[in-house]
Amino acid sequence: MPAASTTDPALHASAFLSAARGEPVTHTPVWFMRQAGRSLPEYRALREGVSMLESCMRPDLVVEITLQPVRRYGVDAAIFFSDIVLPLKAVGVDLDITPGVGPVVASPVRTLADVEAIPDLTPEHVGFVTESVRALVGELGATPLIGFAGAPFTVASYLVEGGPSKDHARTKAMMFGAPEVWAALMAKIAGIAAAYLEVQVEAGASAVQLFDSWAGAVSRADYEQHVMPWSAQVLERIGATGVPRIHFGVGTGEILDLMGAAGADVVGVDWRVPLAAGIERAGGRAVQGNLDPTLVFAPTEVMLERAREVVEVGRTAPGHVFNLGHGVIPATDPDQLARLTDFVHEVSQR
Ligand code: 1CP
Repeated sequence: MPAASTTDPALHASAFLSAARGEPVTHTPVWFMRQAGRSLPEYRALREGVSMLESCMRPDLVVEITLQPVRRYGVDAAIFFSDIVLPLKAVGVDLDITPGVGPVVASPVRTLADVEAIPDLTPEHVGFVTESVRALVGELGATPLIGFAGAPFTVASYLVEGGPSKDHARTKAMMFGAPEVWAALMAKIAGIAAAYLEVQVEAGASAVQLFDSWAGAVSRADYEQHVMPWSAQVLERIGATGVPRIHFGVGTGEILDLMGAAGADVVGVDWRVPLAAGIERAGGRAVQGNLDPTLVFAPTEVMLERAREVVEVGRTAPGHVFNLGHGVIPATDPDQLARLTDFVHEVSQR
């Protein structure tokens, strides 16, 4: 099945997909990383008594949770409700998503045998994803659905550490000290991520985002040698589908050019990097970002003034998708995000 965006002219011409392709837009498109989730009362109500993993595997819940922020804010794109560890769970890795903590892996990966024990992903592992994406694309009409996966480094960090980590010490110890195990692990995750993204695109997602949230933990030289080749493999495989590829990480100012060169169409910029510098480093690619996610806690006029600067600088890029510089913080007041969406739409009218 061809990507829905190639057969639906209104979807193809949407502001989000146009900006991602670096084409002219009627207004700057907006969406928010983690726009679904705990900041929304309607999400918290729906999740009552349902575990995070279960909610990701039930198409009725995935569809409803994904649509909630689209209805509430009128954002220009939906992002598939899931988590970066979901494909691992689907192939049989023993893990859970613990409330207030995040992903926890029962038996952390430390040896080549541990890596080889992880099955490759086939579409049969994630039938619920195909079903959810198809249903969503039908509901969304001309609003694009962004599929996503975790990039090899970020997913490796959860597998090797066994859970969230500040310094990623064991992960980097494997990278430095056991390069053959590291390479096998990165190749394994790259294959899973690419297959998982292909399933989403095949079912109708019209763009993808590769989240390498923790790639900022490594030096530029180590990124180039030990991380980038596998992210590039994932992006190259998805390139064959023709959908725009967004590549995002946090604290990645020093490697933004490489994240673009890895095979992105849109480079995600966090809030620490001045957007103008991000545009420069993206090397002719479109950019996404980068309002500081804590600005929602400032007085509305302060938040909007900063948003205006992001929109204005964004106009100098080949394409700009407005977003926060990282995910929505759970304590965020949804009314602030509603004001922000309306404001960006209004001030960016062409
Ligand atoms: O609308 C959306 O964007 C929500 C869908 C979504 C996405 C894109 C979720 C739901 N998780 C993710 C990606 C994800 N998961 C990333 C990459 C994005 C980022 O950098 O924020 C990462 C690093 C994770 C791992 C993860 N899952 C964490 C972080 C832990 C750490 O290392 O600090 C946490 C807390 C989770 C759980 C999770 N995922 C998603 C939700 C709504 C939650 C909270 C679970 C709950 O309700 O109990």
